[in-house]
Amino acid sequence: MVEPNRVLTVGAAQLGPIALSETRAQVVNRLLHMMTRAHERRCDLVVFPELALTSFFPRWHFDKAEDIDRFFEKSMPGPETRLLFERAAELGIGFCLGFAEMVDDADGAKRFNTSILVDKTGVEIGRYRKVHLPGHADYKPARKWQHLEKAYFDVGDLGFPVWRAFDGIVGMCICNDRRWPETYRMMGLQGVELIVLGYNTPATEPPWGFEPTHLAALHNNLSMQSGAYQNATWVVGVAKAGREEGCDMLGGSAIIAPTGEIVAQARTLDDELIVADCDLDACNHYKSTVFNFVEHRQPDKYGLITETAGSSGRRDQE
Ligand code: ING
Repeated sequence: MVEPNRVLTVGAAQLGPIALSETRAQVVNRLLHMMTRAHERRCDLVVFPELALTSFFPRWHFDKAEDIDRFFEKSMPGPETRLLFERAAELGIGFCLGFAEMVDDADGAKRFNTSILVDKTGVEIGRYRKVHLPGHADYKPARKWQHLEKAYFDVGDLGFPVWRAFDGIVGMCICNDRRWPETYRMMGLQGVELIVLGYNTPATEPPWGFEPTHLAALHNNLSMQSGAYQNATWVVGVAKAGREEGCDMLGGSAIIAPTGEIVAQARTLDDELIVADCDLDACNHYKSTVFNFVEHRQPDKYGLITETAGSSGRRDQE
């Protein structure tokens, strides 16, 4: 009997703006509503954006530590987010959540832009901390918006792990990570079949100045589609979208197949759930043909390495 394909139904839960005035409880309510909707649409896994519990606070300069710390979770689950884990277990749906993580360990407090992967029983499977922190570390008063992730977060210290989960191999990254090919390749070399990520991307005015919105959308799709195709993996990218505290954020949440095709994409700039059946076995075709690492990446086997007189010493012995 031929084994059925491993099909994972994934929901990308795009969020509209989160106002500074919204409490954790109010935001968690929005997430619970989308988790329930995802369950109704038979999702095995629902993916929330980067920093999904608060407004994108790196757009502002804060002087006082307590003004920054209020955006961070001191524990995960915490008093409000506990409800997400409980609902996940109740419904039998996994989730990925982006949030600002505060870690108080032996060598002092560390702050990360983090995402977690939680299984269908509401248990955390894995954690990722953002490596590529864009923008600038110093306050730039002349700018309309800041981009102070370098000031507010430490560089992620967990690398790019993947986990056996949801009947496949799953990895995570966050926002700016998706623009760098090595992000996908680090996981691609580990056999990843599904990469889930969230993003908060200004629709215009990136850190260095105005950029037409159509390029923001192009670069968003291009980065994720090429990462998916070149590593034969599914990629799910989920936006915090819309006009958040006056700043226009890009939408375009997408579910992308190992072929590089966009199989579902958000149309609005609000809370919007898009769903796709992700056949994890569809990765095998490209992993065993076009992107067969073992077969096609053996430079020494094909004499691709240029030997120089001093390189190996072998020539001297001839
Ligand atoms: N945001 C943006 C991102 O990488 C950015 C920063 C915007 C970089 C536009 C380049 C161009 O999508 C975050 N949070 O990383």
